[in-house]
Amino acid sequence: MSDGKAQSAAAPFDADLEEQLGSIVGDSHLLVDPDVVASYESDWTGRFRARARCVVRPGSTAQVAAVVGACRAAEVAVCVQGGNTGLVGGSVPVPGSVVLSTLRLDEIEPIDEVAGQVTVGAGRTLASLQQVVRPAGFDVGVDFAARESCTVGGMASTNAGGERVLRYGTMRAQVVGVEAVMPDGSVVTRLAGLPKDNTGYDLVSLLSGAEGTLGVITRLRLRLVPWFVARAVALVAVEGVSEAVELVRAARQLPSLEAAELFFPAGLDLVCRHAGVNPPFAAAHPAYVLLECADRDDPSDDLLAALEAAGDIVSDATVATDARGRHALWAYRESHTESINAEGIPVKLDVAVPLAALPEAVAKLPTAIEAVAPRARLILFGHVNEGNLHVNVLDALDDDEAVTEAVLKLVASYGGSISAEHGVGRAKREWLSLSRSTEEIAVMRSIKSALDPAGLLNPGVLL
Ligand code: FAD
Ligand code: 2HG
Ligand code: ZN
Repeated sequence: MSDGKAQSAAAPFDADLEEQLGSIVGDSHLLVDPDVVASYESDWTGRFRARARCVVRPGSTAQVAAVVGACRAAEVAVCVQGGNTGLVGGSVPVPGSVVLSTLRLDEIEPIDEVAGQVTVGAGRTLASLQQVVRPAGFDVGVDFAARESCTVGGMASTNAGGERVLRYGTMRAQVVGVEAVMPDGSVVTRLAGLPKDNTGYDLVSLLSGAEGTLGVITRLRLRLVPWFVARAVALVAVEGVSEAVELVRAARQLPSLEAAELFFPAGLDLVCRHAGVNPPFAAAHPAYVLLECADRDDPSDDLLAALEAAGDIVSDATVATDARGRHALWAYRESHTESINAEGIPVKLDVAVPLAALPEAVAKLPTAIEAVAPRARLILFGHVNEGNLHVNVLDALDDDEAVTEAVLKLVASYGGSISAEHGVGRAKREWLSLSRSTEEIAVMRSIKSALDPAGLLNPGVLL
C-alpha cells in the first residue's frame, strides 16, 4: 500500500470493514452518511478535499488500535484527523480512506504539580487544556489563534509553533511523553516525562512533527510553563522590515518578552474590513510589530522603557495592559487568517528565512509572485523573531504551482525553510528537496517504510 490513494481506490469494497468498525467504536461513532462525513473531507481553508469512505471516532487507545488493525487487514488507508485546522492538507483523507477522528480522546489526568506536567488525551483542544491548567497557575507553552479547535495531538504532530516560540520553543519542546498506536497496531507508551532519559532512540521526538505518518498519537505528556497574569501588549508602527527586526532585537533583552509578531497595511486593511474594527492609528504605516510581555508583576514599565530606548525606530505605538485592550490589539494580528479566507481561498505558504535576510526576502517576494501571477494579491504577516513569514496569495489559485514554486525557491535561496511551522502535508510534498537533502529524504523514507511498510497511515502526506 505504498500509494494509499491508488490502494484505497483499488482495494475491493469490503462492507465487513464498516461492520467491524461499528462494533469497535459503537455504531453512533461510525459516520457513513455523506452529508455528515462531508465536514471531515475538506480542510479549514477549503483548498483540499477528497471523498472518504467513512469516519470513525474511537474513544480509547484500545479502540484506536483495533481500528488500525481492522483497516490494515482490509488494506484500507487511515487518515488521522484532530481539529482539522491544519493548513497544508495533511488532515484531509485520500479518496476511499477511513478518517480516524481523535476528538473523543480528550481525557485529562490531574496536573502533576510537582513535575509541572500533565497527561492529556490527543483529542483535547488547546483552549480546553488552557482552561484546566491556568487556574492551577500553569500554562501551555504554545498558543495561537486556532486554540478553540486545534487538538494537542494535531499540535504535536505538526510540531506547531505559534506566538510564543521565542520564549518557550515549538510544540516539540513541550512534549515530554507520548502514547501512540503504531501502524502494526501495537501501542507504544512513554509517558513518564523524565527530563533526563537517554535510553536509546527518542521516539517521543520522532512522533512530534511526523504529521500522522508514523503513528496515531493517543495521549501526550506535556511540560507546563508558569501562567503569568500580568501582561502588556504594544502595537508599534515602524518604517519597514529592517526597523521591525531592529526593534525585536532590542526587545529580546526583556526576559518577559513572549511574542513578537509582524504585519503590514494590506493585511490590516482586510482585518479592519472583515472583523469590523477601526485601524489602530490615525495614519497608515509601512509595517506593524506587536510585542507582548508577561510576568509575575506588571511588565508594562519594562516594555515602555524598551520602546523609549528604541527611539526613532518607533513611528507610533499604543500599549494595553487590561484584558480587553490586549485582546483588541491581538485581534489585528490574529484575525488575519480568517479575514484572508473571507476574501477567497489563498495559496498559503508558511516559510522561514534567517532573520538577517528577512528584509531582503520581504522586498523580493512581490516581484517573484507578480512574475508568475500578475493579478495576485499578496498578504504577508508572521512571527518576526523566527523569520517566519506567512505568505498568503489571493486570486492566484489558477497559478497555485507556479506561485508555490516561486516563493519556495526564493526562500530556499536564503537557506530558509519551506515549512516553518505548518508542516509539509500534501501542499508542499513536491518541494521537500528545497529544504532537505537527498540523503535526509532517504533516511526519512527508510523510517517510514520500517514503521509503516504498507503505507497505511496518512498516505501522500509529507513523503
Ligand atoms: P489537524 O489539522 O486535524 O491535523 C494536522 C496534521 O496532524 C495532519 O497531518 C493529521 O493527520 C495529523 N494529526 C492530527 N492529530 C493526530 C494524532 N493524534 N496523531 C497523529 N497525527 C495526528 N499553526 C502553527 O504552527 N502556528 C500558528 O500560529 C497557527 N495558527 C493558526 C491559526 C488559524 C486561524 C488556523 C486555522 C490554523 C493555524 N495553525 C497554526 C495551523 C494548525 O492550527 C496547526 O497545525 C495545528 O497544530 C493543527 O491541529 P489540529 O488538531 O487541527 O490538527
Ligand atoms: C498564524 O500565525 C498562523 O496566524 C496562520 O500560522 C497563518 O494563515 C496563515 O497563513
Ligand atoms: Zn503562524
